[in-house]
Amino acid sequence: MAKPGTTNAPTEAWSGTVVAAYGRRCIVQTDDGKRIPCQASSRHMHPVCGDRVSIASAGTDSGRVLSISDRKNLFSRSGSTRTKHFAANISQLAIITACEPPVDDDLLARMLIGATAAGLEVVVILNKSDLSDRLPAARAALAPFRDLGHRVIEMSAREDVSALRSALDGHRTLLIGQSGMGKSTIVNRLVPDANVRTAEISRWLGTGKQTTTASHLYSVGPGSEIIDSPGVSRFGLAGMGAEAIQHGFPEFIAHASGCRFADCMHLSEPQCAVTAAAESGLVHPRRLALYRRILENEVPARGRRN
Ligand SMILES: Nc1nc2c(ncn2[C@@H]2O[C@H](COP(=O)(O)OP(=O)(O)OP(=O)(O)O)[C@@H](O)[C@H]2O)c(=O)[nH]1
Ligand SMILES: [Mg+2]
Ligand SMILES: [Zn+2]
Repeated sequence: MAKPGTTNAPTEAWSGTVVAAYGRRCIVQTDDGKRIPCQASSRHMHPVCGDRVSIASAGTDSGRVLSISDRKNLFSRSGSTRTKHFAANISQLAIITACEPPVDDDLLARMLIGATAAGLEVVVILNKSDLSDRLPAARAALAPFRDLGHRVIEMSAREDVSALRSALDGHRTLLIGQSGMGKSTIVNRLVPDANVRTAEISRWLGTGKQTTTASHLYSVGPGSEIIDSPGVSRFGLAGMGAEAIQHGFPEFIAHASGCRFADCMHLSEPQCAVTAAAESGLVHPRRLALYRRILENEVPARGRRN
């Protein structure tokens, strides 16, 4: 990066996109294609992968983030004490599950609630379809999600990623899922130099190399980008609110109008039509149990009324 010859702000600023971030450090890809290691210019500035930023030179081959543009969205998970940001300004979420380790439907439901609340398109990937003896069990675990209308793509990243490639067209897609599902393997198949770039970026960010420790953004074609992210074992929805959680269970809606109370939360209220539907098998009992567990864990009792 050329050193600016003047301190006049407009002439020394470049625009770019954060392609990886960790703490206050990040890598910015400038609009003319250079990747520059940068540092946030203040303690309160936290660049996130996918952010549009303006940067200035901070010496040879490094920069300083001057400002972050307003985000269209910020996809995060929130525990009771900490929020972890995955990426900003995304349009689609690809939730990566696999035949092995087995599908975790609690985690999957939580990610889908997060995606709905953020207004994102969603595609569910069932990876490692080459493990054919595990395939029937994985399909069965995903069946309730297919029944809700979610698109499920079965593939083996070891064999062929073309089924996913077309789903990425025109989107900035964030890949999320548990550790070991094959997110980075998928990225490496789609982006031939991803491994080299990840190693380079990890050196600057000071993150480990074995598993993914920070989100990384890559271009996979014109107008099509993917973001690899660190594996998650929990997906907290703290601060989400009861209504957003209910949106994750659209199959309850048809029954809810039959509940005795108009503001029934389908927990332990009398004459709850959703409870009755679960008892008669019209709603999957596992889904009602999951809904109750999420609501009770994430929404304080006083916030449960709609
Ligand atoms: N059999 C089989 N193994 C796969 C496939 N895709 C990935 N793997 C293996 O699964 C393991 C984990 O793959 P990664 O790509 O590192 O998983 P990840 O989701 O990026 O994991 P984290 O970075 O920890 O979140 C590796 O040993 C891969 O070789 C597949 O389609 N079939
Ligand atoms: Mg990975
Ligand atoms: Zn009810």
